[in-house]
Amino acid sequence: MDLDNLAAVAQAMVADNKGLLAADESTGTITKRFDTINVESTEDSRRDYRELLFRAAGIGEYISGVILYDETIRQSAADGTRFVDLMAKQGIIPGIKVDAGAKPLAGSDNETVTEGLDGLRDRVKEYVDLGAKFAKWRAVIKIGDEMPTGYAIHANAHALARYAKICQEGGLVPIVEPEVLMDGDHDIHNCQMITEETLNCVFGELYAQEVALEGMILKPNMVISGLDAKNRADFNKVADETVAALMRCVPAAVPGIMFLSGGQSEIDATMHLNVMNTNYKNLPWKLSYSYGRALQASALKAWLGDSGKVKLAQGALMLRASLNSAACAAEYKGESTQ
Ligand code: 5MM
Repeated sequence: MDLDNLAAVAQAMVADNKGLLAADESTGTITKRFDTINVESTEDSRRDYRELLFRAAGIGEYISGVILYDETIRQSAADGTRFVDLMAKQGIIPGIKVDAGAKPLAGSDNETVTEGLDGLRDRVKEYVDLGAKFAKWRAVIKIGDEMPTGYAIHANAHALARYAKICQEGGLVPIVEPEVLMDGDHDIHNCQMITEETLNCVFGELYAQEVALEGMILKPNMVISGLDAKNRADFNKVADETVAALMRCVPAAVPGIMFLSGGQSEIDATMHLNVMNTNYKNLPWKLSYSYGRALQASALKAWLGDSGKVKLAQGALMLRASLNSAACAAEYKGESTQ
C-alpha cells in the first residue's frame, strides 16, 4: 500500500474551499431524478446531463473531485472526449462508486446491508486503469421502530472496512459513507445517538481491519431532525450536535469530513456547512461537502432535457458549487428564497 500517495489524494480531495460532486447515481436513481423533469433516462440522456455538469466552465475552482457511476466512468462526451479527460482539463479528480447497493439484510425485516465485496479487488484494478483515484461505498442506517439494530450497524460497518482495505491495497482512497437516513419523525437527539453508535462501530472496524486513516475520507450524515419531526432543530443546533458527535467519534488522523446532503434542501445543506465552519475553528479535520442532490437539484430543474438550456443548468450548478465553497470558508452570506 502506497500510503503517501493515498494521503496526497485525500488531501487534494479536501483542498481549501473545495468539495465533491456526487454524480454517482445508479441507473435506477438517475431515472427517478429524470422522471421528476419528464426526461426519459437513456444512455444518451444520462451522458448529455453528466456532460453538462463536467463541462461547466470553471467548476474546478469549487469541485476537487466527482464521484462517478460505472457507466459514466466509461463514457465519453458527445465529441468523443472521455469524461475522465474532460475532468482532468478542469483539474477535477475522478472517483468511482464501487458498492452494488443496499440489499435486504438476512434476518431483518426492514434493514439493509450494502453489497459489492465479491470481485472488488479486480474491479478496483480496472477502475484504476480507467483513471479513478478514489472510491465510494455507502451504507444505509434507518431510524424507526426497533431500528437500527446493532446487528445491522455492525454488518454495514464490517463491509465498509473490508471495502476500504481492498481499495487502499489497490491504490484508491476510500470514501467511507455510513448514512443515517433523515426519513422519519425522530428528533435530533435520536439522530445524534444513532450517528455516534454508527461512527464508533465503523471506526472500530476500520481499526480492526488496519485501514490507514490518513488515506481515507469520511462522508457522514449531519446530525439533524427527521424530515417529519415536529419542531425541527435549527441551524445552530444541527451544527453543534454534528460537530460534537464527530469530535467524540472521528480520529484526528482522518484528513477530511465531506458531508452528504441526505435530502436537505440546497440552502439548508449550504447553511449547515457554513454554520459549522463559522462556529468551529481549528477542528482536527476539514469540514466540506460531497453533495448529490444539494448540488444538482436546481441544475436538473433548469435543464429539463433541453439542449438550449445547458448554459442555464451550468449556471445553477456553478451557483451551488460556489456557495458551498464559500461555506467551507465560513463566508456564505445566505440567499433569498424568492
Ligand atoms: C448521488 O447519489 C448517490 C448514489 O445513490 P444510489 O446508489 O442510491 O443510486 C448517493 O450515494 C450519494 O452519493 C450520497 O447519498 C450523497 O448524495 P446526497 O444527495 O445525499 O447529497
